[in-house]
Amino acid sequence: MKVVLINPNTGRAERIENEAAWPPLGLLYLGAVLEKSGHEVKVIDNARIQLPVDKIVERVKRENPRVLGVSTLTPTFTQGIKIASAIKAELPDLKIIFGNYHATFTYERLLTKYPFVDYVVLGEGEQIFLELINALERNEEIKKIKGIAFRHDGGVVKTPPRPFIQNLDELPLPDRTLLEQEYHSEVVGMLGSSGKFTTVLTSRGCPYNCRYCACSAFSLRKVRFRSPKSVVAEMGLLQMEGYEEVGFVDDNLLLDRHRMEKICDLLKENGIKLTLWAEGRVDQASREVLRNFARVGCKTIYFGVESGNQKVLNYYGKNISPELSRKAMRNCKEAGIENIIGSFILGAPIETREDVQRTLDFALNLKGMDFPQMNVLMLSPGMDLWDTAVREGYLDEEKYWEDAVTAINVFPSHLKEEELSRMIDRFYSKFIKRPTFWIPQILKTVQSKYRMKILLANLKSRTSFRETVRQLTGG
Ligand code: B12
Ligand code: SF4
Repeated sequence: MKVVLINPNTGRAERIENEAAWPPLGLLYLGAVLEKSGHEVKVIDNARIQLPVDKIVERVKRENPRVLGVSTLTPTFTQGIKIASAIKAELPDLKIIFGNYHATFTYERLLTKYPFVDYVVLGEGEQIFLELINALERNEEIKKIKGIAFRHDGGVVKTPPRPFIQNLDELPLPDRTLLEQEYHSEVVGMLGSSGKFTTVLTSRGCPYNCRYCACSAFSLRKVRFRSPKSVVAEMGLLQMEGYEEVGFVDDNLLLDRHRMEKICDLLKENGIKLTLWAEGRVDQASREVLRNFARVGCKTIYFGVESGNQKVLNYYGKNISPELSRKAMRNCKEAGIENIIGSFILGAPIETREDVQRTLDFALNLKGMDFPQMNVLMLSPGMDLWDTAVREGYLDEEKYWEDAVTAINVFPSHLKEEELSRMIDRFYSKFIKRPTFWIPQILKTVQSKYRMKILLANLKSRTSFRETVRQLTGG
């Protein structure tokens, strides 16, 4: 059966590179699983190619599939709905299936409000989607399939949950040939080096429960690991296919230190030389792991520092301290990782102006960190803080379920959004102008081939610094 999979854009007119320049890995996994069972798959990554809705409709009509799968994160949901509605109007017999985080957490309202959406796949998609496509092709009963939701008898029915895939090594590798264009990494609004880029997933799930993150509700805090052998085999193939950069997109990459060390050893043994990008928790950033990681090509690490205030870290349920962040930065620097990025979340309802300032000052003085990314706390379905806001009567879910909302506009808070934005703008301006920022950065860049490549890539694509800062501050 022919299936078209769409990754919608956010619908905000932005530079392509800043939109979502990373490949939609989930769709490539789904594609590989369907193809293995004989189905025909096309992927339209509209976050990358940015077609207007009428052009997507034309393309899908040309493909004439029996099923359309739409992947929806909270920022892409509204556009996903527009695209699906326009396509269904032209192809009324087409079955439309929604999946990914936003659809999983809002399936009931979604199916009630949008009659052109036929099914929602809840959570990890490979097995459920395959069963659903097979059942649709063979005209079999749908309600025996675990992990889906659909309309029935004037209401919405949800079938029992589907157990997670235990042995991730059994999955086929994501089919990257389904993508129509190359990707180049993009971090904090800047393009990465110009090399061909893709993402790799070595594990699924996270045992932590940070209140601003939807991963724990999606994975129910159950972690599953791929074997180091299978991860390294995939990376070997990527190298042969001409990829130069790989970003790891695990929920919690550094969780099992021994497994990471094994992956590093195998990369070395197999002579795999890719440029690596990783995200991590500061309490897992041991010097040994980072040193091994740097040796096998890790150039960029992105840490969740979140706040310089212990009380805010506690509020987020992050289970780290500012001191651990300091230590992680030191370890990274000593390990020789070239680009160390700290991600912060400002605008917790309990945060006073002074607390925010303390975090900004903490970031200014965080030794080893090359660049901070200041995010404003947003609430979206699936997060503990979203549920808290609904439970405590601050958020009318019926009204706001289709988009993310700024936390300080929802909860009683000390700060107004405009004031927070102004503080962040002032911070960046100060951060960048300090000689203690730009002198070491220039020195580091002239000494590093990798950084020079990044600089050239950005000059070539005319990355606007103002635009970068605007992206960083969510403006
Ligand atoms: C890589 C990544 C990115 C990349 C690429 C995004 C992309 N195209 O996938 C970049 C850097 C661009 C990015 C940006 C953002 N991201 Co992001 N990102 C991730 C990350 C780390 C990995 C995604 C991934 O590849 N997973 C691996 C694949 C295999 O899993 P998957 O995508 O979930 O797909 C599976 C299922 O969801 C399902 N499925 C998915 N699609 C479909 C479609 C159908 C039809 C079906 C049936 C099933 C199905 O089946 C798949 C296979 O099992 C996740 C966290 C995580 N670990 O998942 C956050 C995450 C997805 N991002 C998130 C957010 C909030 C953002 C930003 C808003 C951040 C920001 N403030 O700017 C932006 C928004 C970008 C956008 N335009 O939508 C949130 C989304 C929460 C939500 N409620 O939507 C997540 C979950 C992180 C979190 N901590 O909560 N992100
Ligand atoms: S923020 Fe990171 S550590 Fe916390 S729950 Fe999400 S994935 Fe896990």
